[in-house]
Amino acid sequence: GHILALSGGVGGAKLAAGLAAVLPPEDLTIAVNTGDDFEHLGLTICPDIDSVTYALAGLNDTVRGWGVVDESWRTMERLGALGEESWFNLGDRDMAMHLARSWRLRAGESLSEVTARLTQALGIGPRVVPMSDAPVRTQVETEDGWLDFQHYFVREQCRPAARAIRFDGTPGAAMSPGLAEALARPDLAAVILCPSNPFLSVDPILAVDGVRDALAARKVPFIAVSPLVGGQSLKGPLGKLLGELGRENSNAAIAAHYAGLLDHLIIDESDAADAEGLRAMGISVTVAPTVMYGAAEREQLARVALSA
Ligand code: FO1
Ligand code: CA
Repeated sequence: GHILALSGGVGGAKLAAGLAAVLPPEDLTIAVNTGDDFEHLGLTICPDIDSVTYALAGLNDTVRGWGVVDESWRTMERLGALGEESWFNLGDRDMAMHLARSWRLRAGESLSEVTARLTQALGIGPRVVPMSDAPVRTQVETEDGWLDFQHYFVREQCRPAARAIRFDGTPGAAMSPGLAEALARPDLAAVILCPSNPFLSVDPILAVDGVRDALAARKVPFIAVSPLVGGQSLKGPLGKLLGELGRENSNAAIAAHYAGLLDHLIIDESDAADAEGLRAMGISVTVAPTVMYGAAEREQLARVALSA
């Protein structure tokens, strides 16, 4: 049957790459969060689509966590020298993606069409689709007002205290054709939620018109890989943001957050003690190593998720 994977950026992209390595390409659709997208220097930047694309193409920089391997930054140097904004780092190699995407969008292609074009050009087999072709923008309310996610996260380094989070454009953003088609497939075998942040990377996908209802209506297993390891998910400032918003980072909180959707949660061995409480909530649990250092761990975790 067909597998639908829902993914955010870095962590999610690793499992998406693992799934792509172990499944025939026609059996996998990866629907990606676009809430982190923004317009910058006249370009449309889609960080999570690019993280998934680069991971599947084997081009991702595993040390930095985002962008292209073997990168250089000469364009940014020149932009800075011209007095233009240089807080958001667009590498010389990565720049080609932003140019190609922005130009094709401006020529009238949808984000789905552009994403299909660019992933196929890189030899990626599975379908990589945005959650929606309509712009959805994650925004964070601070004392300075509502900030676009990248302005808050990268430019302001999450310094202002956060009061609220919203997904501008929802309701009213339709599912992309590829996501709608995957959710409607008679041969859909499972939905796999990649280990992405529930509040920042998955909630925007669930906020797209009809996604939550379609997921709840399908009688297929909904399997999530927890983004927590040792009860911790988030490096640096994301933990601060979620703390200020009162969002708890525990496997029980994740399961409660996905109540009505989640059938099975894969948790890290370091959190094995959480299994009993999760099972008491009616969630089936697999305990497995979930840290993906390289291709071997990605593929192993993909197999664990598929056997769940
Ligand atoms: N993250 C940063 O912390 N600083 C950057 O300058 C930066 C640039 C960047 C450029 C392209 C891209 O696809 C991602 C980029 N990211 C950068 C990562 C991005 O902010 C995050 O991956 C997500 O949006 C949050 O998960
Ligand atoms: Ca279900």
